[in-house]
Amino acid sequence: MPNRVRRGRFITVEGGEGAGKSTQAARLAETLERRGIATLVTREPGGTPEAERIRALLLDPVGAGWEAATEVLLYFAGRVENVAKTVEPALAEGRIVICDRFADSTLAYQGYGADVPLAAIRAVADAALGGFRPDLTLILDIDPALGLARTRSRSAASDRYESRPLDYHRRVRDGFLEIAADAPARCVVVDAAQPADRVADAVLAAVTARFAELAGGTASK
Ligand code: Z5A
Repeated sequence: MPNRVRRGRFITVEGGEGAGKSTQAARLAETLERRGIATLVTREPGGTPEAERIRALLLDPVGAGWEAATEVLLYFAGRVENVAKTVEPALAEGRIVICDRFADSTLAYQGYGADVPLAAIRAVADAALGGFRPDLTLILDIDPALGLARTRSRSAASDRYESRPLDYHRRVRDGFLEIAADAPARCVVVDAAQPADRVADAVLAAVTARFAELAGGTASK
């Protein structure tokens, strides 16, 4: 019998501004790597040279900026690139792929936040990705006022999402919580207002509760 590599797991980290997604994605990867488990961290928008070009278009638009529906198409264009060229190959090698934002961000920001119909976003998702879904989604939940204070203390300049009104960020937060409530088998909500060490413990607990093979340091191959 050929020695077949077991397919990896796809974990997405979602949440509003300053929730600590990048911090926790990196910490989870370090913990798993210390256990001998091969990981890969990617991000959206981005994750490949092509998708990083789309990220630049999205986050630094000219003129009045994109229509929200155009943003949906651009986010999914980048996502197709990231899934095809980065995520899928790593999963096929047996890696644990940790993605800093994914399709739930489009539902939360462009859907709940900017009123693009959720059904239209889901239709684009199906057309772009087929049935491809995360195995586990960690939703880092935080009061937007606290999250925005964190990002502003990091840098004085705010990007075009950060500078939107608090009401917008509240709709995004509520959207993420609704997404989690609608998909309890896939999503775990983590209290991201806690100190980073406590959040990291909660993240690891959620991951090992879902994937027992990652608890004891058994490599994923
Ligand atoms: N977007 C969209 O609209 N639709 C989509 O489909 C997708 C994205 C995929 C991407 O920006 C933007 O794109 C995003 C939504 C939109 N809007 N914005 N802005 P980005 O990738 O550049 O930024 P981000 O994803 O929003 O990340 P962030 O909010 O800047 O940060 P974070 O990853 O959540 O947090 P962090 O970088 O780990 O930490 C932020 C700061 O807080 C930093 O100084 C940390 O040291 C600190 N931190 C982290 N954790 C803690 C705890 N627990 N306590 C205290 N301080 C902490």
